[in-house]
Amino acid sequence: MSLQFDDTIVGIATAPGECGVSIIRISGEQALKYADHFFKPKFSTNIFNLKNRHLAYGWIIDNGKTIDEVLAAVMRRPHSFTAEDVVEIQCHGGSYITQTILNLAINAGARLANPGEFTQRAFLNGRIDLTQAEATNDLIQAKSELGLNLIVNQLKGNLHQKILDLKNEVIWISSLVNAGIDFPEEDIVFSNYDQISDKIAYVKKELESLIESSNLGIMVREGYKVVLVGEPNVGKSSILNALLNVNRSIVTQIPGTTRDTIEEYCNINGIPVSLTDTAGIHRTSDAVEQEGINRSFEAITKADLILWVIDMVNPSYQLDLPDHSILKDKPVLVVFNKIDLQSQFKKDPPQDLPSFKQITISAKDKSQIQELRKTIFEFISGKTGKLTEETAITNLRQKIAAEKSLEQIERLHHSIKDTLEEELLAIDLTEILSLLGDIVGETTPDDMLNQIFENFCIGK
Ligand SMILES: Nc1nc2c(ncn2[C@@H]2O[C@H](COP(=O)(O)OP(=O)(O)OP(=O)(O)O)[C@@H](O)[C@H]2O)c(=O)[nH]1
Ligand SMILES: [Mg+2]
Repeated sequence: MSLQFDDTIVGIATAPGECGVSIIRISGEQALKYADHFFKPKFSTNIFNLKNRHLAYGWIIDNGKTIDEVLAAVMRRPHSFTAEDVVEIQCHGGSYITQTILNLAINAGARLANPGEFTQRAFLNGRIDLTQAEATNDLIQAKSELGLNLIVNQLKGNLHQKILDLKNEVIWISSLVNAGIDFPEEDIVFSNYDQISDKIAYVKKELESLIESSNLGIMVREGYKVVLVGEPNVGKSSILNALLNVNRSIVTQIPGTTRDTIEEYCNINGIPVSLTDTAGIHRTSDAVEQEGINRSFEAITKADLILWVIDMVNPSYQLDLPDHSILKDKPVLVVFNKIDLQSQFKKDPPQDLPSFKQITISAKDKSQIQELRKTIFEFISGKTGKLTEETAITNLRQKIAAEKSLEQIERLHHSIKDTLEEELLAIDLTEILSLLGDIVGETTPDDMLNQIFENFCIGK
């Protein structure tokens, strides 16, 4: 395997701040040489004699002075994360020690790594494909068990394998079409028409189901956004707290208690659900409160589901929104709250509300909160379909690349019915191979790759 980089990089792989252990990672041709400047193993003459992928106990020496007692591992190319020579040093946590060791590596000749540069090297050195590189970052941010399992499947290369299989099918079709170009008198393409057509239909079906899987894959990665809205004092913050089972949002009997949006995650059947509490919507001359209400409007525009909370004691069925079409464009669940105060109810809900699904609860005594979770989940599964840990597309980039491949396959499907001109089919097939390659990063342009890796942490 030919490696692509001639410089050696260093980065802190662990989070900053005081902690038990920090890890400094050095990767590149000179990794061992640079680490040899400041790491002295206790049971070996030097770092070059250390066994591959074994932890070695030793000392960090700065200008003849011992500054830390550490464990170091040497991972020689190509059997390391980046496929380059790697040294990882586990030192005592804390920013001073970690920063000092980082500076020792830089003084020895290493360059400070950019965000995601270790993973970028693993990708460019051919150890992983782009979907696996993306999975390494997603794994860190996984918010639920289902999300984790989907991402681990991707990290193991399941999506990569699926795309390779589809590419092989397309290569098989290409070989028949190219044979038709080479031996025009044989009519190879025409005699294999049914087989070619079946293969194209198969690739099309597989791509369609991958694209369908993106609804679930993207949702488990990014979460489902539920926004609580309503007039002041209807119990929005109380409902947020009841769903979270923690007193996260301040609740008082004073209308206008919540001034800013508050976002927290909860887990509903494996889906990370982001719950946003908002300021009560009404007309006000208070500039601060108005700013909070503007943020409520903004939160509504980003919602996957709006929980419109109505106080059953004092029901109001009008929300003072700047644009009422919002409630037509998004799924809305009307939550009648304070059912525990039934004896004080003044009037029944109007007849025109039933176009929205409704639920009646009490945030105070938590009755029907489980039912509320279940109803939220019904909205989610309406969007994601079946919850499964099978191979899924987990981000928008992969989805767009798969959609472009599907478009091209559909075009091919049509054109093969109309014409069997081998040259034209061969051009379409080459384009499909390139588009499939884009899903796994084979043909992704450099600026797009840079954008992807910029979102990673430093040291990853
Ligand atoms: N009896 C009863 N009281 C409730 C219930 N839910 C909320 N409350 C009370 O209603 C008042 C307002 O509750 P909040 O949760 O702060 O209401 P809010 O909609 O967040 O209000 P703002 O932040 O002002 O917009 C508090 O006194 C709560 O204790 C309920 O189910 N039953
Ligand atoms: Mg509130």
